[in-house]
Formats: sequence, C-alpha cells, structure tokens
Amino acid sequence: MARKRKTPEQHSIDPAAQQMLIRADELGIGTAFTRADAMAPCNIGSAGMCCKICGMGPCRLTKDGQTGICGATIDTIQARNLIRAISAGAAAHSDHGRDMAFTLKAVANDEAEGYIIRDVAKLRTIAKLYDIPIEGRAPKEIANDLADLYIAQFGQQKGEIALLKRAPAKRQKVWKDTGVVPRGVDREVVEALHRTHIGDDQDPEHILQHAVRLAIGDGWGGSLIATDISDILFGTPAPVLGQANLGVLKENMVNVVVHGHEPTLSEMIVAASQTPEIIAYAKEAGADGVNLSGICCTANEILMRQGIPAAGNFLQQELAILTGSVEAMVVDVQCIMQALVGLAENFHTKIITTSPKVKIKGATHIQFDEHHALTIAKNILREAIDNYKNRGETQIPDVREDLIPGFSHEYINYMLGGSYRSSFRPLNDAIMSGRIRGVAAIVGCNNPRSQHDYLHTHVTKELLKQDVLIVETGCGAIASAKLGLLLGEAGLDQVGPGLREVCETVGIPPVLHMGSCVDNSRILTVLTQVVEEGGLGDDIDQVPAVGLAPEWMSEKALSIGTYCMASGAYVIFGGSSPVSGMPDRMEDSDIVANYISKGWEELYGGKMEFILDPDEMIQATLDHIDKKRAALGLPEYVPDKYGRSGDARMLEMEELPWAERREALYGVAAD
Ligand code: SF4
Ligand code: MSK
Repeated sequence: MARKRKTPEQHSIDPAAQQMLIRADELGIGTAFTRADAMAPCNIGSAGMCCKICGMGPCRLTKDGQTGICGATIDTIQARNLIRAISAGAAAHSDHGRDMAFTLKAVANDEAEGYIIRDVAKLRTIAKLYDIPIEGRAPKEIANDLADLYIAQFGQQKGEIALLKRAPAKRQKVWKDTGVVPRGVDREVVEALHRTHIGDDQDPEHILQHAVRLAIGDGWGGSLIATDISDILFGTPAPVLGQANLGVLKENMVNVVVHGHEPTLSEMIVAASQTPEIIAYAKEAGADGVNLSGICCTANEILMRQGIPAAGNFLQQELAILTGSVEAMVVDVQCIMQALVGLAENFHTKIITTSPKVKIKGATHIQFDEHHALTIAKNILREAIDNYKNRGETQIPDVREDLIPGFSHEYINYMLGGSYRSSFRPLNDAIMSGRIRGVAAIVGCNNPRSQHDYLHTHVTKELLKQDVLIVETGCGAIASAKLGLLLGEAGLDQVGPGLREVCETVGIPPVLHMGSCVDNSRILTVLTQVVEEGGLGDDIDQVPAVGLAPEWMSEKALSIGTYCMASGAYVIFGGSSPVSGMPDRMEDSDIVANYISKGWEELYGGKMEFILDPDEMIQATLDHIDKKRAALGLPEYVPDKYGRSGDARMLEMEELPWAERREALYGVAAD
C-alpha cells in the first residue's frame, strides 16, 4: 500500500515553505519533504540494531539474546554505531575549526587576500589566556602565535588540549578523574574508528567513554577554535537588525544564496558584493544590484555579523531554488543536499561548490582558496550575474520577519552590566530570585520526519511562558526568527512575567540568537561565566539549564549533544533515537539508552535522552530546572510571584491618583 502523502501544512508550519511546497507539487518536482513521505525509515537501522562493520554482516539483531556472527551483542553494536556517528560529527565540526586556524595563519603572514583582523581586542584577550605575549606586539605577530597554538591542538598526540582550561576548574577535574581528557581531536577520532573495527573494543561502556573523550575534543578543542577565530577575523557579533525567510529574495536583483557553514568565503562574498565594480556589473546585466542571503549556518554567520538576511533553514534550501529567483547557490561544507543539483535543472539556478572537500556531480566547481579569496568571490558573483538573463518565471513568497541576532557571550556580558562593570551578575540574580526559572539552549537542525519548525517553536514558546530564558543557534534559531521571537518587543507578550520584566529592563528579546552550530561553544562559555560569577554552584551541572535539539538530524548534533552532556548539561533530542532498540522485543536493547542517561549522569552530572513527544520534552526540561534550583537551595519557582511586567505596571500606575501611585511605588501609605 502506498504511504499517505502529507499536505504542505502537515509538512511545515512556515507559510513561505507551504507556498513553495504547493509550487513544487504543481511543477511535479520532489523535495526532501515528499521523499521523506515516500521512504519509511528502516526500523532496525534507525534503532541502532544493525551492524555492517565487517563483511560477515550486515547483522541485524531483532530477537532476544541474538548476536552478530562475531558474537557482538546488541549493546556493543549500538555503542559502536553511536560512537561512529559522533566521530563523523566531531570530524566535520572540528575540521571547520582547523580551516579557520589555517586562515588566521595566512592572515597573520599577509598571505590571505582581502582579510583583516577585525577584532584585535578579542585576539589579545584569547592570546592572553594561553600566555602568548601581547604587550608591544603587532596584532599579526600575536595572531601568528595563536594560529600556531590552535593548529597544533588538532594533531596533538599526548597531553591535553590547551583550551580545556577555559572550562570551570571543577569540570576539568571531573574529566581528569573519569579519564576523558582529550589529547587532540584528530587522535581521538582515529582511535574511535580503530576501537570500532571488527575485533576491537567490545565493552559498550568503554566504547562510550571514548565517545565522551572525542566529543570534548570537538567541543572544547575544535568548535571553540572556530568561534574564537571567526570573531577575531570577522568581528565578535553584537546585536544587528536582520530578516529571515524566503521573502528576503528580491525580484529585481541578482539573488545569490550562500549555504553551508564556514564564514571565510561568505564574508568575502559580502565584501565583494558591495564593491562598485560588482554593483556596476549587476546593473549592466539589468538588475538593481546583488542581493545576498544565506541558508543554514552560513546564514547565521553573516546574519549575526553583517545583518545579511537568512533565506531559511536546512529544509528551505530546495525551497529557495523553487522560487525561480536564485541565480546562484554557493555552497561550502555540511548540510548541502545532493538533490539541489537535480532540482536546479528545472530552473536557471547554478549550484556552485567551493570547498576542496565537497564536489557534487553536475554542480559548477569554483574552488575557494583563502589566499585569493576576494578574486574568487568576485568571480563567483560574476558567474551569478551572467546567469540573471536566464531567469524564468518567479514566485517569491511575501513572507519575512525582522530579527535581532548577534548575542555573543561578550555582548551578553556587556549588555547585562554595561561597559564599565560588564558582568553576568544580573542574570545570576534573576535566576536566583526566580524571575528567570532557568535557561534552555534550543539548537540544531530540521528533519522532514517531523513537521518543519514545529518542534523548535512549540518547545520555545511553551518554555518562554514558564519564564525560561532561551538561547538558540543553528537552524533552530532561524525557526524562531521566522516566528518573530527574536525581536525585543514583538516576543515579549508571549513570555512569563518574571522573564518579561528582565527582558524589558535589560532591553533584550526573550530568545537570544547566539550564532551557528559551531557557536554552541558560546553557550558553554556563557555557562562557565555563570558558574564563575557565583551563586549558581561551582560547576555547569549545577546550573538550572537544559540543552535541546528538537529536530536533530546530523551526526554533528550527536557530537554537540555529547560534549554538552560531558560539560554537565542535560541534553534532550527530539525525534528518533539512534540507540532506542526495541525493548518490547529485546530485553537488553535499552542498555545503551539507559547508560547515556543514568550512567553518564553519575559520571558527568549531565545526561543525554531522546524524547519523541514535545510536551514530554518540555516537562522534562522544567523538572530538571526545578530539580537543579532545589539542589542549589534557591526559592521554588512561583509563576505569578512577579505579577505583571515592569512596563505594564508603570503604565497602569500612570492612571492612578498620586497618593495611590506613591504607595504602589514607594510603599508609603496614603494619608
Ligand atoms: Fe556482524 Fe560482527 Fe561483522 Fe558486525 S562486526 S557485521 S556484528 S560479524
Ligand atoms: S546547519 S547541522 S541543519 S543546525 Fe548548522 Fe542546521 Fe543542523 Fe546543519
């Protein structure tokens, strides 16, 4: 029997996405949404119960007590599958950091055309952390030393990663005591592959201990490097006005969509698009200019630094092309669907691959090289402009929303305390008093197995009502942006009174956009600073905070989840679990799922769970936050303790006679 196809409304909550899905249907073009309808996931593979590590298999374990041909048990197979996925995620994520380190080295040595060091203050701050001399030295000299130190981290064979000292002292001790201090992420990834070769490590807990080690190597030794260097080269983000959704594409301009992850090329494309020669070239082609926008995390990178609009998140990459208005989609690494090339053949869009690591059959390849970045960026833009004349019928949804991204941890520090006393004190105090119940980081991808953007935004909206401050990155942040939750005033009528009071006082939206997926490292830095500020325990696992990836799909998400867990966070994934097994049919198929929850919690204070139902996710988040509040001895959260918001109270008071207003304001009784 044919599987039932979903309607556009069932596929996505986003009206722009729905419009494009209707267009795809009319044109008879398939998308990830319809392909997901047509392809049922394999229930053995998705539960981690299939092993294809050697040529005696694949072995599919579906019955109680069954083993693979080599004798491997279900828990060993699930642990091996999980660590392999985490390794691939960590490799991709940390390799991004490595490329950034090589770019910094090239900039320091005047070998990188068009780049400058934009944030010298951050360069000096970071260099000082590692005792790199800064006084009396030129920024490029300091950058050269920092680049050497960072490049050396990846391939370090012994010792420990230098960046671990940026975690709370107690956390570093937990890692030492449990034997999960990473040497260098490359070595840990290789060792994970070695351990999972046929006939090696066959103790699931031992395998998973190494998964923790390698994920810490990614989070604190790969992603954090990517974030540091992106800020140094392109500027540390601060709030800026941006827009999101397909309505940012323009009829009268050459639309270039940058998609992927690394900011090195996209930043240069931004610069090149603003040069007089490129603007003149676009005008000669009959357009008003070049309109840049982004998809996925490249979007987040240039959105939070330059205010360049985001055309959408992961599941909108095909939909952008379906508008018929995109002259070129320029991609680098990660989250790029192979389907783009076939889809683009129905339109005039050129898919341009740029990374030496990523080619797609049928795409145009213009290889990026940071040594000649500006020239390459201009060549790419000329290619797009030349394609403008080939544009056919277009349909751009008139749907877009304003947002304020750019909440780096540096900016949060500054906004809370001002330039002379920047501090996390007000945030800690608000959590301690119960105005803010706790913090949730909602991050990660989209997945066509669930309704596009629904889980992200449902969980976000419900937690906001419960006075939970939300920080977001990746495709989750774009989902909230499209709903208007990343705006100061616009989102505040949807949040609890205590949180609203804090947002109004500080002047922030209730959902803070902290960047791309490598910028989950910023969340770790915030949590560390919260701990260092005092009053919320002496380690990350004591802070009333939870991490959620409601629509996860990538292996990187698993690496991120594992390093956040290892840092002390409770991490909840939505959707299917790669280690769920079939406990109704196989008693021992939930050993790994239990171990990464309860077992890891005993060791690291954090835990990782997969929860299908969004309302259960919300309840688990609140329960955890309340449990942590109680453990810290903080007052119980009382929803209406803080009554109405500050602004609302002031407005009401203006209506009162003076004597009553005086009593309300100063507690001085009316005569
Ligand atoms: Fe089967 Fe063992 Fe080979 Fe895996 S390693 S495919 S369980 S024989
Ligand atoms: S892009 S990894 S879909 S967040 Fe970072 Fe989005 Fe997930 Fe890719």
